[in-house]
Amino acid sequence: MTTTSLSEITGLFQSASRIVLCTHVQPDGDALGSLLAAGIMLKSLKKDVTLVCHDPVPDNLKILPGWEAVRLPEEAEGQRYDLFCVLDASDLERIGGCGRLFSKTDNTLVIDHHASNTLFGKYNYVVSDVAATGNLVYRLYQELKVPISSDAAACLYSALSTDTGNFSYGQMDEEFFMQMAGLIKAGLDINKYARALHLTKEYNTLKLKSRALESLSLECGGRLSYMRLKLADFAETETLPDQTDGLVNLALNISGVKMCFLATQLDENTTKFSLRALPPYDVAQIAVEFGGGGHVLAAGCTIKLPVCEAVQVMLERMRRVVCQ
Ligand SMILES: [Mn+2]
Repeated sequence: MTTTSLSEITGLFQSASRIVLCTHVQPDGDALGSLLAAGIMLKSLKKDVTLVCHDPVPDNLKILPGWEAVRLPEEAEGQRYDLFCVLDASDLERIGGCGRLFSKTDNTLVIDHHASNTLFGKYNYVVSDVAATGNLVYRLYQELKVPISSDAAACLYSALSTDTGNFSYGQMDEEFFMQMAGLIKAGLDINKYARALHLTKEYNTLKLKSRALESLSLECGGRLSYMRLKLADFAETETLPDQTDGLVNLALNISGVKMCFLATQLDENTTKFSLRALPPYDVAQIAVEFGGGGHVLAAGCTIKLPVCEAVQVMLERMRRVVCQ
């Protein structure tokens, strides 16, 4: 993978004065944490920084310092910028409506950790063996010799803890924990942020979780599991289909389960699937067969069938792999 070196990246930041920072649609803790931490860093270097995202900041991340400064793309247009930097997005589509501003800027830089990154920037700092984009932002702080403030530490903690499932998976090597130690040293209130980001849930999303668990079923002697959520489940718990984040893992994290899915009814004839597997299995291949995509162990697709029929189709497909 050809990417720009860390010293060239810091050179780009140093020579620009008006900089746009952008992250992916429906931002998560790594996306927003990296965005805000990079913003704090550049402001301390006296840069004129604009933060943009296609979607508004979700309520659960409004605890992160400085989130109010994030603009929608249309609010940042009509001005010229020296550098457009994208964080945590693997391709141009992932930044949604921010793409217009991206294509109007000559100098573009992509900072990301997805192996599938298309290197769509003029410059790219893409490193796939780190857990989070936040780990790369931390390296920028070090290279630029910018001290990490307690606000920046909270944002970087959000990045590092989110993309490892609160320190449960991913590339948690020595550098990762050296960086975590650096965040604590910088004054991170880890108990406060861990509670807000990883323990506290909205009441209605917890009710939706209980609906998902009610539907939980095991197949193939416990090697395959699945859950489904119908329109009524969303209506009765006053939730939306975009609040199913992470629910599929409830089905995966059962002793003996090798592969699972969550089927979500979007309308009478459309069912969305989140697929998960444990090594050596591969759900990316299954998702692609149904017109979707994703990673080997986590993928998704949509099937144009009523939910009950769609569930049968997916069960049949997965049984062929895990019920041998
Ligand atoms: Mn990430």
